[in-house]
Amino acid sequence: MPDSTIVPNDLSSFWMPFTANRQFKKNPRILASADRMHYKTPEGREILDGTAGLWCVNAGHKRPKIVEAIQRQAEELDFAPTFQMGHPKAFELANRLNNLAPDGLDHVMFTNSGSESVETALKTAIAYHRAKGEGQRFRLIGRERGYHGVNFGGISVGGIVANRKMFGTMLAGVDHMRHTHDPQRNAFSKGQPVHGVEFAEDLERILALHDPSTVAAVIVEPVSGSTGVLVPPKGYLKRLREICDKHNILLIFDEVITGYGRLGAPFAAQYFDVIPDMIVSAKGLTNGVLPMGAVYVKNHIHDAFMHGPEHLIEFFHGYTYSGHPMACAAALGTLDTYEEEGLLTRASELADYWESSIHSLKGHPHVIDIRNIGLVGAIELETIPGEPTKRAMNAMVKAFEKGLLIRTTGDIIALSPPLIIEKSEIDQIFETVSGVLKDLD
Ligand code: PXG
Repeated sequence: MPDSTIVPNDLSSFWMPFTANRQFKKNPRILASADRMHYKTPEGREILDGTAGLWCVNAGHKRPKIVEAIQRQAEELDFAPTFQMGHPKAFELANRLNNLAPDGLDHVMFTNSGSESVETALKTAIAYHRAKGEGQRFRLIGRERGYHGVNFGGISVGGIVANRKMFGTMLAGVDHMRHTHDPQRNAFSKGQPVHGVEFAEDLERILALHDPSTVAAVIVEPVSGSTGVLVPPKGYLKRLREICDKHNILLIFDEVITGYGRLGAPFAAQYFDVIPDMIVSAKGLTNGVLPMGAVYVKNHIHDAFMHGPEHLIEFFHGYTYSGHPMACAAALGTLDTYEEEGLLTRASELADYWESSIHSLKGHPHVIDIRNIGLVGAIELETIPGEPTKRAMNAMVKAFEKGLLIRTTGDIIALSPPLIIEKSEIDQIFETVSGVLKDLD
């Protein structure tokens, strides 16, 4: 057995993703093992997981049902193609997921990540209109500050400048609505901000510019995650749905973060009672244990492809590992765990406690906004003049030293713990963050 307490002595080969590589490699933070709410460093120091890994370990770490499912699957069937072949677990999983998703989104395509799920949904939207004889609908509308993964379609509809600016022209035919962040009116909102339903009208402005008949789909995160937890103003998502309906445009929810219980319902679509035409998901689908994504599709979209001679492939899209048996087993073990422990609604039980705990940090040094919904929260810090991101990065490093894992984006601290968290651990998160904030330059 490899000894997980040994720290590798050469860190240079791995060009790490979304990481300040040179800084990290001078002072690495290594996570060697994990159990339920905690990571352990190679020295055996416990780190409370305030971020569910990268927003994905919703049931906590090392859960027996998932571990057993993967072990069994490796013995039984390691790989089988899903192109012109099938294996039982992929169909079983699709049926189980169908019960979880809102009514009418009864078809699922499998991918291996959130980014692939996004590409799958965008391609499906454009192809759907073409299959219906409306090939002129090719435009895609995203939103400023949106995050939809890192592939070309995703960064094209995405609105995070740093993720876009190095990568040339990206997809043509894309436009962006304005974001919904309005700290002047909404700072320190608890849950959904009351101001800003009118930001949805920006979609009408863009549609008027391009003509609605050229637009295939609108994609948004119901709650923006990576950009720093932007909670939709009351009524905003409903209004987007109405505008899309009016113009026969598909609405895609990117629920890579909000899916699988983060807000207190299986999906944000149910939480907000706004049902999109497609739901993009990944992360919590397998509890982060193996890479997998799923795209839920409304029946009329699926059915639009089911024409022509039956021996012909209906949709020329898919990945070698779509519905990989190991990932399916992990997802089934994950769903069992979620169901047995009521985790997909547990965030709603903890949401009030979470909200009052995070807002108790109002008035702490540097704090200019606090936002929350379900079991997600963000604390926005004032930027050090001329040194964006530095203050939050320092907070992350200090929190890690004090035994807590947090995420930062820009100068925003984002928190999204596993849904098995106890109130005492919520207290520990905010006591630690409070100490960190008081200790920051
Ligand atoms: N859509 C959304 C809404 C996401 O949050 C993706 C797509 C892409 O998923 P993959 O599996 O391709 O990474 C994401 C991923 C962070 C952070 O700390 C967020 C993500 C990934 C890594 C870090 O904010 N979100």
